[in-house]
Amino acid sequence: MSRIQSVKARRVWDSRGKPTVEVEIVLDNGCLGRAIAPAGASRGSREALDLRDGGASLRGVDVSRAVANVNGPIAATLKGLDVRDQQAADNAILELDPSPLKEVMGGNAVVATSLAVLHAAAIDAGKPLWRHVSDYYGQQPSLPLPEIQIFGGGAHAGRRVDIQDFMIMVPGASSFDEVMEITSEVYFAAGDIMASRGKTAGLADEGGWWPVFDSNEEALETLVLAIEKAGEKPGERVVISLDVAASEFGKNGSYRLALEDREMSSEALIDMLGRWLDAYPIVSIEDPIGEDDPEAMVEFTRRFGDRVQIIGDDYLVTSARLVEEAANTGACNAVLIKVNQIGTVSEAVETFKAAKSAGWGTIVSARSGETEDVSISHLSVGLGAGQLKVGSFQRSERMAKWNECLRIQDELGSDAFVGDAPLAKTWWAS
Ligand code: 2PG
Ligand code: MG
Repeated sequence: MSRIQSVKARRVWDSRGKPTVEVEIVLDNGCLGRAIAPAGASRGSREALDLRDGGASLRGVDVSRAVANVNGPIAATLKGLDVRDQQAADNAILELDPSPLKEVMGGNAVVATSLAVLHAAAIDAGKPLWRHVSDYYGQQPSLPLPEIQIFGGGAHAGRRVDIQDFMIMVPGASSFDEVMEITSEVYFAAGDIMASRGKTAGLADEGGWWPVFDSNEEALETLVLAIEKAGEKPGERVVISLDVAASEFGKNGSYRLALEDREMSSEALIDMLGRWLDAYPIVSIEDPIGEDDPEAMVEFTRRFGDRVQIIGDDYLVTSARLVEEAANTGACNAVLIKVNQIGTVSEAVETFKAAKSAGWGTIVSARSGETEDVSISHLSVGLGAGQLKVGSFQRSERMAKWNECLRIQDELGSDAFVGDAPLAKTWWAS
C-alpha cells in the first residue's frame, strides 16, 4: 500500500499572471505528485466553478478559498487513502462536494488535487505519467495529432475578431517531430505576412498572432496564404481547424459578429460556416453553434457531420452525460476533454470513454490560462486520444506541452504517432 500522507495547496501564478492553485501530495514512502489548475476565459456555463475570492484585492481573482479547501477538508479526506486507487480518491473528493458544478470546494481545488493524485501514483509505480494512465485505464498509448493555433481571437484577443482559434493540423506528417517542424514554418510564415502588411501587433493569450483583420474570413485567407508560403499545399499535408466558440457571441439562436457589425440567425450562421467549409481546407470545427442552441447544433451536424469533425467544447463541458445526450440527438461527433471543466480525472476519463463508445473523435485540451504543468500531454498519450490542443507555437506554457510530447515520442517510438486526422471529404482532399 502506498498511502497519502499529506496534501498541500499553495497559490502560484498562471500564464496571464493570475493566481491559481498548485497541489502537492506526498506519500508515506516519500513519493511526491504535483499539479496546477489551469483556467479558461471562454467558459461554458455548465462547467465546474473556477472558485475565486471576489472582493477588491487582485481584481477579485485570488484563490485563497480554493487553497484553504484543499488544505482543510480535502486533505483531511484524502489522508491515508491508497494512492493507487484514483477512483476512490476522486470519489472521496466528490463526496465532499457533490454539487454538479463543484461549487463547494471549487473546480480549481478539485482538478489540481485529482491530477496530483495521478502524478503521485505514477511516481509511486515508477512509471512516466502517460504509462500509468494507459495501464490504469486500459488504453493503448499513442501520440496525438496536434491542433496548433496560428491566430488567436475571441476572448483570447480582446475580441479583435469574433472567431476564437484559427489552427492548423498536419495529419500528413510522419511523426510528432515533423508536425512541429512544419508548424514552425507555417507559424512564422503567418508572422511574416502580418509584418509585411504592417499588422504585427503582438500575441494573443495562447501565443497565436494578434488578429489584426478587417473580417473573420480575412484570417482564413491569410492562414491559407501562410500554409502556401511555408511551401505546403493547403489541404494536403496541412489542414485547418477552427474553434468558433459561438457561445461567446451568440444567445438564444441569435449571433452577432461584432467585427463585421452583423447580426445573424442560427440558419445564417450555419450557411456562413458551410460556405467556409466549401472554400477552405477546414477539417475540424469546434463549437460552431452556441451552447444554448441544441437544435441548430443537430442541424449543423446533420449537414456537415459526414465531412468535418464537429467538436463540442462549451457545448459539452467534458460531461459524460452531455456526450451521451448529444450522441443520441445527433449533435457533434467529437468532444474536447478538459479535466478542469468537469473536475476530477475519473470523470474526465468517463467522458472520454463515453465519446469512444459513441464512435466519436477525442481531443485533450489545455485552457487559455495555463502553466508549466504538462499533465495533459501525458493524459492525451496515455488515453490514446486522437488529438491534442494546447494553443500556439510561442510562450513556454504552450511549448512545454509540445516539448513533453517530443520526450514521450523518444520513449514510445515515432510509430506511436497516429496522425489521427478527421478527414474532410471535400474538393481539396479528392
Ligand atoms: C477553448 C479554450 C482553449 P478557454 O475554448 O477551447 O482554447 O479556451 O480555456 O478560454 O475556454
Ligand atoms: Mg473551445
